[in-house]
Amino acid sequence: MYIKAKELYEKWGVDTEAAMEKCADIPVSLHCWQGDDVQGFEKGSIGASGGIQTTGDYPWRANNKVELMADLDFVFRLIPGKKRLNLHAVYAITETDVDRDELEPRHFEEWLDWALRHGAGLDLNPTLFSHPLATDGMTLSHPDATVRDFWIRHIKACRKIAAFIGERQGTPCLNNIWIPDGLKNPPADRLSARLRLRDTLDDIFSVAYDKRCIIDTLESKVFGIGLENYTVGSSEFYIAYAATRGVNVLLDNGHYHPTESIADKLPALLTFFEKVALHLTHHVRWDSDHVVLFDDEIKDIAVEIIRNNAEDRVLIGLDYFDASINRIAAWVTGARNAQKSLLYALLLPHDGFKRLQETGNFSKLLAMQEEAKTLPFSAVWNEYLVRQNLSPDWFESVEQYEQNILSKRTGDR
Ligand code: RNT
Ligand code: ZN
Repeated sequence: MYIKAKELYEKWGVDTEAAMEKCADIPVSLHCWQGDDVQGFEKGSIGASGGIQTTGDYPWRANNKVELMADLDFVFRLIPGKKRLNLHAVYAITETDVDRDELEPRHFEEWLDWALRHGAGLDLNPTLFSHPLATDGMTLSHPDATVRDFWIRHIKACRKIAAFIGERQGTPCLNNIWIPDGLKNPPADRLSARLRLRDTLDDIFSVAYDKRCIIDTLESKVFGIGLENYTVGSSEFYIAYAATRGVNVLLDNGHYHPTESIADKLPALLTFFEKVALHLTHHVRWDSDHVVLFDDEIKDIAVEIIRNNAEDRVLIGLDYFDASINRIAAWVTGARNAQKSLLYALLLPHDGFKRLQETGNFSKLLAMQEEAKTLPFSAVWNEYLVRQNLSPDWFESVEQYEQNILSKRTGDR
């Protein structure tokens, strides 16, 4: 099937060998928080808060670092291509209780060793939720300076950690800031909190690091649960901030209106920003953080990355937390779909399509775009898996892992 598919793609001017090679080289950063419902390792963790929620009560989540690392070992073995691991600050490995503003690079050394063993880079997210100082929906833009200062110290600590990680691993560590700040009911003032946020960010970024070690991003959102009327860190706010301050934005495709695709935002931002980061998710009616599917939205995003030769400029990460199904299966399904969409995009004849557009041949362009949708993609995907020593039949091994490992878990933290 592959040989036939290869010949057919050749007629379209597409080199399947080159596509598979390139696909294997585009890093996808796997989010560690799918494994434990965004709980992290802090004692007495209350899980996701701040407008985000994990739904479902499938048993046997990872309860500690040993279990999470074991699950990740297993997950990494089932996913093709180049991988990174995306951590949250609450996955710091500490001997005693360490509050978030006191985190240090050494608390991530075990993760660095883990990543090194897997030939993977690490990325980081400061955690500005699930904490006594984040219970009223405000953190970096809080009216109370003592609250703001705590979170400023936390993010400064994270940037120091990220820069340390980046230096050690030899690739920049993404440090992505997302804050829940917002209001449930109609605000009396939409400006003051934004002015405060601008100033706290200026304070945070007043510390300079080598850009070869750390990439700073800001993640906007349209609304969180319980914070429906106002989000301080909106898209306009962060794009304007990033453009005027020399930092970058991260687009989470669940953070826009349900019919708004982020695919078109990529070329718009790439016109002005050297880097753009992504959180890929599947949103159902709201920012529901479902498992990434191989659907039109994800394919469109991949197409914009590939046809603009932006695979070094767009930093791809995953962000979802489904606790209603086996968490390993959720991880693998979503990560494979991200890879699938990249391979799919790599197998389209972009040069030919662009020529048709430039010469105004819109009838042929539309016809060919539609024909290309039914090219034998699956034959190339399967061949790609074989070359990565994988196969489409991975689910049985997850069932075995569930039986032998997960179902033995007692839930002790
Ligand atoms: C929340 C943001 C954020 C989180 C993670 C856990 O809406 O998407 O990225 O999901 O940091
Ligand atoms: Zn996100």
